[in-house]
Amino acid sequence: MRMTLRPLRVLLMKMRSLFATLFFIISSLNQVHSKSDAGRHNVLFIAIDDLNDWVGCLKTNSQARTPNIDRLASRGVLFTNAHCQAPICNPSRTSLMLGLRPSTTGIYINRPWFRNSPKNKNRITLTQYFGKFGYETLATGKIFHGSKVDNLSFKKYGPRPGQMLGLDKKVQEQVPSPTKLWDFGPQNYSEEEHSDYKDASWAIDQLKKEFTKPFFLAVGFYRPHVPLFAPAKYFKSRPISEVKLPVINDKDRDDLPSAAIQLIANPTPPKHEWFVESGKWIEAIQAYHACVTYTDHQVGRLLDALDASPYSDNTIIVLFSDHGFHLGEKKSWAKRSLWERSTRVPLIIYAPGGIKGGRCSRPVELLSLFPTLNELCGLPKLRELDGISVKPLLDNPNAEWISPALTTFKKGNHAVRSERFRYIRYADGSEELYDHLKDPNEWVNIASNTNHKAVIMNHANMLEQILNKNEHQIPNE
Ligand SMILES: [Ca+2]
Repeated sequence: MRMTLRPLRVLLMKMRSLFATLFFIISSLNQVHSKSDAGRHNVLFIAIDDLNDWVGCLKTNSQARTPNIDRLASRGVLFTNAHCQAPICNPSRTSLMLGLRPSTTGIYINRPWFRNSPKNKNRITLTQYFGKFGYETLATGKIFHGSKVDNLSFKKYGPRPGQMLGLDKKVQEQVPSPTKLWDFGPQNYSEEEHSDYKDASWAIDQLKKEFTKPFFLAVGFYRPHVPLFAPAKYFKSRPISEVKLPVINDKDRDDLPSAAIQLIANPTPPKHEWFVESGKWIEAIQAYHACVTYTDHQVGRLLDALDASPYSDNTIIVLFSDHGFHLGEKKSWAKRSLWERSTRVPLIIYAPGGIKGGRCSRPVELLSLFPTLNELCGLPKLRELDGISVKPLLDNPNAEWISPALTTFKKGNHAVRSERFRYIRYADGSEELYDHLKDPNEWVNIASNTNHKAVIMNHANMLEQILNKNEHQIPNE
């Protein structure tokens, strides 16, 4: 009897051990992805449209009110000298999502959509790459330009993929612009009915779910893009009597090359003279501030939801804008220039366990987000990317950094931003140079001053080096 039972007992023990192992594997798979898993952090990626540097923590505009963006900055590293690669939506977002310069993709303006471009259609995007490594990829709102949806980049979209103008449509003003896009003013319907509120709500719902894989959640807020509509309460809390106009130098444009004036020609917004003569300039400034604070409120709702979720300890947070915005500076409106107003963007990166409240003044680029997130999440390095990871600056915001930030608008026009200077070279060879130590408003073009020959040569060399390095890119399919 004993002789027959022993093998059975051994078999039972082996089976129990096998079941225990299987149970462990299955329960691990079902576990909420809340704790560190071989460096595979989650990513909360917050894109804001047309937000210039008028956020509190950047201290550029004392009237900026962005308590939630400021709170995120105090939690991670704020890049105070960050720049877009193109000063309009499509090429900036294409560059960021592909990790490639406009000079590599050949996409310089708001068309084509890169999936319709033979040279670019098979390239891999940032979130497509994360998807290959097991990430759940989700998006709502404006991530790519327009209402473009890319099912290779995101496996799950919110109810409002892309840029949805339909909802916030109430017209308050009659603006002499070819489109009603340039309207602005307070809206009397409830905040819950505004599109960015709805996008934040959808993302908050996602954060309440249980993920068994790491996630990459992208939320694209549309404001403060025009029309500058926000709930009325954000206007009431900032009465016109408290709003200040940007300081303008009447002679500012006198020292610009003609290529600069040609490049910024933009038929869409009303002319600066209209804003001045109609008395609407201050109202437009008020509306921009109101939209920024309204968007900041949505950012705060997202951050609160993340903090209340099981993912708060293991989620990287990135917040950025796709480019800057003129509100009358240099007598310009909107973007489409190679000046600081158009290229400088807020950029905050919070990495779990990293430096809190760091401020980094090194010049950095949005296209660095692709290699930076790869490195932070432990994904293999992609050789084909144009940008470099800013992780060394997350570890030490004062680390040595020799790379400048490059912005390109239309073929052959480039701005090189170093820690101190902005050097612009247009396709016809004409130049501008600004010394930010002495001239933060970029009023005095010192390119023709012979004292600055060495500075110009140094910046021109950096430009050539970057362009030559990125010249032979191949599609990274
Ligand atoms: Ca000037």
